[in-house]
Amino acid sequence: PEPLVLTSNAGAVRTLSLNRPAALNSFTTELHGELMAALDLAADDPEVRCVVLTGAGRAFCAGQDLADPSVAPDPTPGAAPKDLGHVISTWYAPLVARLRSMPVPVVAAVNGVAAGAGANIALCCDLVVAARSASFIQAFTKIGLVPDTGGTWLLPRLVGSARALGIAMLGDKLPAEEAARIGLIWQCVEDAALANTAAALALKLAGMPTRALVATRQAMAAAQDMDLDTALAEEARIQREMGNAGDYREGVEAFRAKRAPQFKDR
Ligand code: T3D
Repeated sequence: PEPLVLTSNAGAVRTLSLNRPAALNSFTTELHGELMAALDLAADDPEVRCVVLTGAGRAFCAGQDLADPSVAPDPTPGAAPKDLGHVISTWYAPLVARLRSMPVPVVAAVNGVAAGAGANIALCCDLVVAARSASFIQAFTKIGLVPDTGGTWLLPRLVGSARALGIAMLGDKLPAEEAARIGLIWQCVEDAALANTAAALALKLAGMPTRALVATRQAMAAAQDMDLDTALAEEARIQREMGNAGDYREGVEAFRAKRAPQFKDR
């Protein structure tokens, strides 16, 4: 059968494409399994220095596959409800943790609609670039759920609680351009420019000091819950680590020699 996640390589950039286009790349347990395996492979491959996540066909990802009998409510009167908590803690939470702990930067190239868990998977990537025709929908409340897949944590941090609540409670379609304007995502580009823009961004990140990029992601996330003194102490601790690494020596040497640096740490 056709893989549910397509993998391609361009230099040190690994692109993973969700590949269930007929169901708008919505998640089944099989897709979860393949995506997790592909992310693990990328994380463990020393040649990979940046990952791009995108979708095949017209959508990025429509979230949970609502036709999947293991999660869709059973219409039989008196049937026991499905344990969605189990679905979340088995699949979605580990996926968010995997993305947020990748040892390389992750770019989401949002090619079309990103709904429900699909929106939040995109938003937990480091840089999100979206095509103008793409949109973000916190579809959860429309079916009686709350934002999951990191939504309750991510949304207020990205856009503040007033906008986060509006977006999450109303569940309206947020066009990519508006998402960029309010700071939910990094950039909105013309549809025809999406692939090249994401590739260029990924190539640039792949040439940068990987360990410093990943430590930046982690330090910024951790600092959200710290007071300034604690954050300053954390910066000192992390900078001590960075200062002992080869990339720092290489960066300064290259600067002084007026040449392009060759970063190697990962
Ligand atoms: O439930 C749990 O286990 C807990 C976990 C929850 C995480 C979640 O993600 S909850 C949120 C689930 N997602 C949604 O509620 C989104 C549902 N989809 C939509 O609202 C719309 O499809 C879109 C706004 C994403 C796109 O609209 P549109 O008009 O461009 O396309 P469409 O015609 O609605 O969809 C095209 C096809 O994809 C269609 O199939 P068909 O009729 O051509 O055979 C549609 O049924 C299918 N599709 C779209 N989304 C899903 C889906 N099939 C299964 N699951 C989906 N989520």
